[in-house]
Amino acid sequence: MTPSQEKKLRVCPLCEATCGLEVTIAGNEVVQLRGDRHDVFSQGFICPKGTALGQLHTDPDRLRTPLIRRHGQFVPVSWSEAFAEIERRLSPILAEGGRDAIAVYLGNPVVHNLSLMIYSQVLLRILRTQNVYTASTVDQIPKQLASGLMFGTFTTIAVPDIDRTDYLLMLGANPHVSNGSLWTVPDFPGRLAALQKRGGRCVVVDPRRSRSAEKADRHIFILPGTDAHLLAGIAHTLFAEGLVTLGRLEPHTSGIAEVEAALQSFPPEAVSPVCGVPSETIRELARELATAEHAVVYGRIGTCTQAFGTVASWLVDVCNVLSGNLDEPGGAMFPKAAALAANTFGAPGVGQGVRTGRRHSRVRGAPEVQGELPVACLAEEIESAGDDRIRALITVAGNPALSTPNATRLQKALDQLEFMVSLDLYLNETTQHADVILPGRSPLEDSHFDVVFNQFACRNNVRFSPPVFEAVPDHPEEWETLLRLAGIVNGQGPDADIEALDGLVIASQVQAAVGADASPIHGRDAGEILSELANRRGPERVIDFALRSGPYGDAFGARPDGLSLARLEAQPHGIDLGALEPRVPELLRTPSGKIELAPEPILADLDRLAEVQPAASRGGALVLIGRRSLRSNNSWMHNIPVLMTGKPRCTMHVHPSDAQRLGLEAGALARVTSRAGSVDVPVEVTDAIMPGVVSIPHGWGHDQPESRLGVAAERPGVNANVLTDEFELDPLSGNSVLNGVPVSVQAL
Ligand SMILES: Nc1nc2c(c(=O)[nH]1)N[C@H]1C(S)=C(S)[C@@H](COP(=O)(O)OP(=O)(O)OC[C@H]3O[C@@H](n4cnc5c(=O)[nH]c(N)nc54)[C@H](O)[C@@H]3O)O[C@H]1N2
Ligand SMILES: Nc1nc2c(c(=O)[nH]1)N[C@H]1C(S)=C(S)[C@@H](COP(=O)(O)OP(=O)(O)OC[C@H]3O[C@@H](n4cnc5c(=O)[nH]c(N)nc54)[C@H](O)[C@@H]3O)O[C@H]1N2
Ligand code: SF4
Ligand SMILES: [Mo]
Repeated sequence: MTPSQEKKLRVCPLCEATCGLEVTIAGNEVVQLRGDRHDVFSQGFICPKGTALGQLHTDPDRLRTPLIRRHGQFVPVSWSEAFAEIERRLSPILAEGGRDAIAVYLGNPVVHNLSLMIYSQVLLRILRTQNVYTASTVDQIPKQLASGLMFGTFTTIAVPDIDRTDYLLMLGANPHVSNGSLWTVPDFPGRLAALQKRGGRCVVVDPRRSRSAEKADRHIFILPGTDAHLLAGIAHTLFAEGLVTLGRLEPHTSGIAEVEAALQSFPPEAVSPVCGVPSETIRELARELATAEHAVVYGRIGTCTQAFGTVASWLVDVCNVLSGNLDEPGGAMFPKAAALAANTFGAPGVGQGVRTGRRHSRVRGAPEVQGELPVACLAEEIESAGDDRIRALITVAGNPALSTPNATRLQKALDQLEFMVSLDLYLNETTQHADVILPGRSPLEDSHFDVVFNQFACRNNVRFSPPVFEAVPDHPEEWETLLRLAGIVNGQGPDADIEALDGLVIASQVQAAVGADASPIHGRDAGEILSELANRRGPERVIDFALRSGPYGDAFGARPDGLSLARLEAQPHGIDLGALEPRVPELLRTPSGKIELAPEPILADLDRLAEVQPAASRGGALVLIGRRSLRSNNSWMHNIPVLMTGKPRCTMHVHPSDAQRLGLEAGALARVTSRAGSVDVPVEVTDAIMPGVVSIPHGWGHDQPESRLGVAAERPGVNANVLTDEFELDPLSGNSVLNGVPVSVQAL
């Protein structure tokens, strides 16, 4: 380090692994970026994307000022001009069409960004539109629904206790590349290697021999979309062979007999022709699960983005419960986060549970889940005539034009909107349709705290990062931008007093806590608590309050050794809160106060599961799945030069036998056609994919005329979501089917 250099610490916001980074800076430049070896949780792990945060910071295409579309051209404007334009255009729509005329789409980075995470909810509370859409319905909502029905909140999700397990059965996940999801597990490769070194085993179930499958002790091919069948066969075997051991959970679990009865029609012999896994293999998996000292089943995106996403997600935990591995060390365990976890609020052990279908989408009648509607419905809600149609859209850190099904239809629909505002870092495939784009700041200019991912962490921990760089003067933080929008939709105009609005945000939280019986600050004086928080504003004040009134907090003096944001700031590498501990029954928030293992809506869906015909009966039709690459992040890190070197990655993987049958040649183009659309994509022949299945990664298609992504446009790739079908959903959760899409393929 030279004298002009400084070392800063920052938790990476790019993926769920939440690695601690050490950033060496000089002036406004990143000189070096590496893993923070002293980070209490990630201990120095880093991947190529983390290293690229410096190039994101300096990317000349990253927007620095708001843009307004004037006469078909985007022009840079001041922040006050941008907000005035939003007020001018949005207010009449609100006046004529009402709140539901304005839809909101929240993208994946919202949960990685402290400002967006907390204040997008404030905007939604003030706007009160029925038209809320998020990336959750192209991702994890089935797991949230299944977990919510069983355990009582949508965020009470069991994660593998990888550091103590002996057996990990993993379906539809590739953490060597994704670095984990609904499971915050920095350095998955190292943790898996340690598991194997201590004599444990990992089995991967995937239609592709993924990187994780290569590293596992066993890889089993499965036909896309049939994990629920396989898991039902495993659960059936546990019952049939007397392998069920509930152990400590016995008095806390209801519905075992109902589950056993409901799974009667899924013996291994019945499910094997559907999922393509031999029945003897299914029995072996059940026995291994039941006999390993500590075992765990984990399923991720492959098991969620399919027609039986909720049933499959439920069966993952049914297998964990039946084999005696839920809420046990080395099994599937529940983290206890330091701030804002729903399963730390309210009376321990009982609650209201979750409900769905409190309203339905206007055109298709799809039920609401977790307060939102399926994003697959968004296009039709814009297109269909009627006074209650969507007329305006606010997108927040989302790129639905690339990430949601039948993207062609959605892109056309976006052009029919009367007004669109996007909060984003780039002028890209989605924001090119906007009338006003409001840029966020570089992640290195914002402070960071993981509200969501500590709730899924493989070890309890808490970390806070202050900004690495000072922000450009006048560039608002995104929470301020969201409060400005809230002021506008609240009728207070573009110059609303956002400090006052923010005061209401914190005051309402403090009021709720002092009024709640189970809160550590129950009965305290709200004014006194607020005055203790007065030295902070915005999301940092919310986090300080959440930490202090949370399960490890100082309760504003009542527990003097407890946590506060100041205490955390004094520990820049974070605070380790220990290995995961059993939490049942304390964490349950179900009406019965038990694990409700047989939720009625899920059991009702088993009839549909039983109707699926063996793959052989579908003829030789091909199905499409996706895949991720280590140097991509969904649709949006493709403008970073260091991540774009090497071989083209947006190719179609096809098995040699299919390639030969169809006359496909490596490197040549193939035309892939589905009900929704068609793309021409280069062929890559590989026996890593099973016959009958082809794979194209999502997040590509950067060839849109108006977008401003100089680097990405050089290697645009094709948009896989031109092929996915907006009418194929998991009916319980509204999640899109993005894997197992029927396609035909032709050599060009
Ligand atoms: N076919 C297929 N489709 C898929 C998937 C699949 O496996 N297959 N996966 C799905 C999954 S899991 C997900 S999560 C979705 C993702 O879907 P989306 O969330 O809609 O898309 P992203 O590609 O994550 O785009 C994020 C956007 O946020 C912007 N952004 C990044 N950081 C910030 C920030 O700090 N502030 C602001 N304002 N903007 C920011 C980026 O520029 C980008 O435009 O895609 C889904 N789509
Ligand atoms: N490098 C990188 N990391 C990322 C992302 C990224 O884009 N790039 N995106 C982030 C996001 S938003 C998410 S949600 C996570 C996702 O994290 P993961 O769930 O680990 O996602 P993938 O790496 O796509 O792995 C999914 C696997 O499921 C397989 N699969 C497809 N269909 C089926 C099926 O029907 N059954 C089974 N059993 N398997 C199937 C695919 O072949 C693939 O190997 O990754 C996050 N991390
Ligand atoms: S694994 Fe995820 S959190 Fe860690 S450095 Fe890479 S992108 Fe960042
Ligand atoms: Mo995701």
